[in-house]
Amino acid sequence: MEIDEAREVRTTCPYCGVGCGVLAKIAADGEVTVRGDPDHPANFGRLCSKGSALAETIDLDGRLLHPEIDSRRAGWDEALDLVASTFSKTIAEHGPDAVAFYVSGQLLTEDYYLANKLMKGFIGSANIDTNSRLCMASSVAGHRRAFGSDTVPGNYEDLELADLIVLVGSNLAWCHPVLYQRIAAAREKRPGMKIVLVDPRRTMTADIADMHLAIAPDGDVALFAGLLAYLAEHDALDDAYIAAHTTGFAEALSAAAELDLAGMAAATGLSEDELDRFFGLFAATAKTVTVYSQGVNQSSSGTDKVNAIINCHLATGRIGRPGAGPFSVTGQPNAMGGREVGGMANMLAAHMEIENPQHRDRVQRFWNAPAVADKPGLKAVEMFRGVADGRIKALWIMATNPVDSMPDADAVKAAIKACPFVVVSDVLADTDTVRHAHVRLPATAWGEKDGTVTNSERRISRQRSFLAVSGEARPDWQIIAEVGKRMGFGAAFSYTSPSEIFAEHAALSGFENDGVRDFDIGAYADVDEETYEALAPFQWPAPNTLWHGTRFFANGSYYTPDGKARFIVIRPTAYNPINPGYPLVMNTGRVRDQWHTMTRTGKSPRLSQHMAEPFVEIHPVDAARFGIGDADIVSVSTAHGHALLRALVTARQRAGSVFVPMHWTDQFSARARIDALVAPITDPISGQPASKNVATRIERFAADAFGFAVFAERPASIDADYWSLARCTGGWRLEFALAGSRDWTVFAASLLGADGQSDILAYRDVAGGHHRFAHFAGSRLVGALYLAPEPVAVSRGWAAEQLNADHADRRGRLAVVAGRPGGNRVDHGAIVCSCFGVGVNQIAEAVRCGCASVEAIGVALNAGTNCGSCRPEIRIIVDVERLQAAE
Ligand SMILES: Nc1nc2c(c(=O)[nH]1)N[C@H]1C(S)=C(S)[C@@H](COP(=O)(O)OP(=O)(O)OC[C@H]3O[C@@H](n4cnc5c(=O)[nH]c(N)nc54)[C@H](O)[C@@H]3O)O[C@H]1N2
Ligand SMILES: Nc1nc2c(c(=O)[nH]1)N[C@H]1C(S)=C(S)[C@@H](COP(=O)(O)OP(=O)(O)OC[C@H]3O[C@@H](n4cnc5c(=O)[nH]c(N)nc54)[C@H](O)[C@@H]3O)O[C@H]1N2
Ligand code: SF4
Ligand SMILES: [Mo]
Repeated sequence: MEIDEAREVRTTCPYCGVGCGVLAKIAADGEVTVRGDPDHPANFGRLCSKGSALAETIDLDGRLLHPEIDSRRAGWDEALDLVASTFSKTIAEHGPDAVAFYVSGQLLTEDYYLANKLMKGFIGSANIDTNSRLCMASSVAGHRRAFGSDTVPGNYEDLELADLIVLVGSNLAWCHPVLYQRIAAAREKRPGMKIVLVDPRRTMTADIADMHLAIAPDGDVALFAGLLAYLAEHDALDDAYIAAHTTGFAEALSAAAELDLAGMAAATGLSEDELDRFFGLFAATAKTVTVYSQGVNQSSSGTDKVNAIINCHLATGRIGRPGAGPFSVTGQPNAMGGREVGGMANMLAAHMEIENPQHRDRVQRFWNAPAVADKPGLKAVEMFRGVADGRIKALWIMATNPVDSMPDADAVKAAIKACPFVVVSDVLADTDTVRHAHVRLPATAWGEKDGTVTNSERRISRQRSFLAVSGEARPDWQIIAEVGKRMGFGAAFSYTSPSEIFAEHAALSGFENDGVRDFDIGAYADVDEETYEALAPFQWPAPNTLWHGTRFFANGSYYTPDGKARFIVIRPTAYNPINPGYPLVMNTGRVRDQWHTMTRTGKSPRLSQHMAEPFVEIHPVDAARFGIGDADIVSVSTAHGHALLRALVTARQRAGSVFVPMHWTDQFSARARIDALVAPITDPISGQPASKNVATRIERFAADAFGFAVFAERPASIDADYWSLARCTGGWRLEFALAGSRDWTVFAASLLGADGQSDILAYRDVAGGHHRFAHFAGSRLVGALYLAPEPVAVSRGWAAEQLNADHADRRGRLAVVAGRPGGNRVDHGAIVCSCFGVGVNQIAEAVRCGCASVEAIGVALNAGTNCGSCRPEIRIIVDVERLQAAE
């Protein structure tokens, strides 16, 4: 096809579980731009900062473009033969449980379905687990305990219809920004709507909350057990619903009522007054949705937290009704799809159960499979233990980066390095995981691949390709099918397109179903390539063409043997005792503009400006206690590892806890792979790691020199204890700190890539310890380096801009060395609005000039008017400036 004019392709965002529709426009010259799809029911045209920057992350830089065996280029046939023969041989010698797949909620449903089919149906082991174990496992386990199935009962619309939204362990403003915006817009229309945030930290999501409960780490079980007792005491139960559709209420209530109000206050870290106000609000509001994510799931009591929440909804009959229900929001774009295909080690395809012989028999007949695994496989943490102790001898990792994202990550790295055979399918040539693979298989990336994903409200949408395939990359489904064929399972893996796989997946969901299983998209069992291509987003269940999408459980009909929901006995417990050697709790999570291990968002200069360094948030009281100042370098240690991070002292943090983002890797920082510090403690039921509650200690790292630099090219190596690299327009920016001293001239020459002949301008204040160097090639700045005995006070934004400026003029060059903008230049400060590149200083100045609201800032500077992700931050700047003006 000759493409000579712009075309627009309808696809889905590859980041979070909101699952926004994206329109990708490809101009005649090949340039790609994206906008929100106004017709997609998840976002109705909105996109957040990450979605808006998608076009900046699709370049070929760093891509794995051909298969590799032991770091040398190989052909596909050779690589696939080696993978298939090594897996077959290992199975022949050691049995099917000696091999494992570790996969990802970022695979498309078709990829995921085949990986699961190959392992559970044809290899005959259930040793396939996924990064969803680190993400959704507690919600899945909680759903199955209560409902008999892994069902999310409600829809996004419920967030707009609710009178009360309780956000538990969910930083929606940063992690599900479009849902946050939908709630914010609904509340603007109905100001009576109330929002409660339950999070130890005062996150940006607090901006929208009427009540912020800064709960003690893992105080949630006690909070929701206490709520159940309160509802019973205050006559707020739905007795008819409890009687008709549930079992086990009396036992659950008597366990929940074990603590009195004072005991609950102690266990939750909240005041009796806070508890009373929250409980009263919940009791009085029929239309209540409780939204939860990782503050609930990633805990040693994660499954109990989920059931403590669900208990309260069952007790009030607030489930599956417009504007009411428990709502576990998914993280990854296809976390939900992975659950549909049974991608976890303890599930079977199409929401069937591995322990159930009838289910196994049904799947085996449908697949015409030799042997369906008959017992659960190893869950992620256990799986990597199995790799470490030699039980697993061949491992295939797809679309996930466990060396950075698994707890006890150094042990995971060591296990992978020691494993006899490791295959990694990825889109990048070098990640902290890919670098240890024996065989590297290049996968097609977002924009190149085709398939489906399911979002948090069970809505299935197409991801469509709009770019040519890069190099020799192949879609994940094709790679898996090829290995399946070469292992001798040709008949079951002879697909020619993802539409065939989708049709099979849909057919299995409807196979001998008759309403006994929640997941049923049987209506799509006959899709052909053409209908698949045109597939509009739809919600499950969709058992036939007449019945599409609904809420579950308003009238009972649970998927338990007796059709009733189960109340679960949850005893309110106090949170973990303090370990004297590690007196603080380390909580880990996400920032607004980075996605996980930064393999994609780290490419975008725009997204990298929001938070350019790995940091540790510390409450002022703890900062004083441990002698740490803002912007100091902090050594954070646990029993498992240690990291060096920048201090961010803030009262938004809960005293006694610190917060560290999960994103930074060895590719971007010296020592910030935070999962190396996280203990491999898991929830006993779900096997999900407790990534939010790690016993920790902090101390100030005695840095003698601090530095900041910008470069046109990424520096080859950095000789500093602490460093952090981030993309900026035209190059890279570097922050660093080190103990001791260096010969700064030699240090600068090495870092700036100067060969002695080059044009380096230097400024030295040896006594004061201030040194500045700038390296020019002609009128172009190659790099500039600023050193000081304290954190360097140079405008980061301005310095980065100098990489793109013309420096023919000597005065301009001297300004670069001085590290100061000329008189006519303003320093915009740290970037707040990444869409329009608006900095904190510009916003503050606009407030001083009379802009008194987020809207007024939008009119004056455009900030916050595109994706809107920065609006909570703008509101804080406006408030602070106005407060200061009033003082
Ligand atoms: N920008 C961005 N967005 C993302 C992602 C990303 O990488 N970047 N990843 C996606 C994925 S895969 C996921 S799973 C989601 C995660 O989305 P979220 O769950 O919203 O994100 P987190 O930052 O991991 O954790 C949420 C909050 O839990 C709080 N918390 C910690 N301990 C407790 C506790 O004991 N109780 C309570 N109530 N709260 C606690 C933390 O302080 C944190 O603010 O985000 C998705 N969206
Ligand atoms: N401490 C701590 N640890 C955590 C968390 C936390 O909150 N705290 N959160 C956990 C959670 S919820 C999650 S979801 C995980 C996420 O952790 P990971 O899944 O490890 O993180 P990603 O960076 O998303 O890794 C995705 C990988 O897939 C590659 N990739 C992208 N697209 C494709 C594709 O189409 N095909 C293939 N084959 N590869 C592709 C990318 O290059 C990248 O290497 O981290 C978990 N770890
Ligand atoms: S909220 Fe943002 S990251 Fe999530 S799907 Fe929508 S655009 Fe993508
Ligand atoms: Mo996740």
